[in-house]
Amino acid sequence: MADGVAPDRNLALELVRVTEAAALGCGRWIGRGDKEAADQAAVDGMRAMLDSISMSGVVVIGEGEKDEAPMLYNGEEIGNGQPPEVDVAVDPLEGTRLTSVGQPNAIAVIALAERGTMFFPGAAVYMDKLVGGAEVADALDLDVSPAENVERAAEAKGVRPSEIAVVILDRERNQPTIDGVREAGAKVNLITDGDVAPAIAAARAGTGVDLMMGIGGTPEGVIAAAAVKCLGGVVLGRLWPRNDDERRQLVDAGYDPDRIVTTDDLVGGDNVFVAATGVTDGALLRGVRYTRGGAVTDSIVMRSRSGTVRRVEAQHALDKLERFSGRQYR
Ligand code: VTB
Repeated sequence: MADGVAPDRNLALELVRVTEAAALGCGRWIGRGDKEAADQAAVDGMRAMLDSISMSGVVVIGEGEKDEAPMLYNGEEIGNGQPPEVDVAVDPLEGTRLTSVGQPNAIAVIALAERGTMFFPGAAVYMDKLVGGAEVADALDLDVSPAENVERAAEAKGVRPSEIAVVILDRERNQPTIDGVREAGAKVNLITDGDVAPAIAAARAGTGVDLMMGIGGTPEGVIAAAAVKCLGGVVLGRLWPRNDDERRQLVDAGYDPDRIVTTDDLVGGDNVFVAATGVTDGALLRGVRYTRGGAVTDSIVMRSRSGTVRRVEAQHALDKLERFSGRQYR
């Protein structure tokens, strides 16, 4: 091969089993009004499959601090301890509430990058985010107004501002962004939760999502950045401390809350793997569907180095899985 690199293992193909297991775990909690149970089932499903992956992973983005999260906590070592050494970001169920009330866009997702290359969010709970695909990547800027970004995106895509669809988390703090986008004449799709799937959808052609904007979770921004590294596009962010205390904590820990962070700041590696499986239907993926004795999952699998993006539809024979794994899937 041109640069002498022989075809090697594509970890994303193994990781899809991990996100499928998470989605199948929480699938039976869709619409049942219990988000904790849904999350736990996703974590259990993911955890069971992770040990089968040949890697030496450290969780950089996980379920939280060790004391609150019994599994997949930040700093936890996962995988079977073999090379490669990687940073891992997991969200076994991104959209716990969405799942519990049967709303769209809940996904199970995992991302891997070379050790030491993922941004650790620390005390930065929130980040102001701007995400778009390859066509608009060079046109976007977090220092110009939301309306200006819509206009730039429209121009780069060769469409009218009214043809641009922007997904924004429906929060008080995002009202100025919502107003600005509407001012530019674009469509605002408000979501109640779960900005990872729409962020990935924004970077992917043909999803109906052009941009994702607004203040949401920082960990979710890192996961979106991993996917954008694979798909092309851009994630721009600025940490958004909620108060002076949080700002001070960030500054003391060496973060600069005023600086714009780019895709590469969020995920610096160039061999990034991402897998995501739909839990409920959304712009990016279809949710888990049940059939007689089984279930069908829809996943997306990607790798930054090669730029390969795969869509994986899997039929799971739940009756068989239950028999040999002893796990309950229905
Ligand atoms: C954000 C968003 C996530 O939760 O973190 C949100 O990025 C929490 O926002 O995708 P609030 O604290 O304002 O509720 C999600 O929507 C789901 O985890």
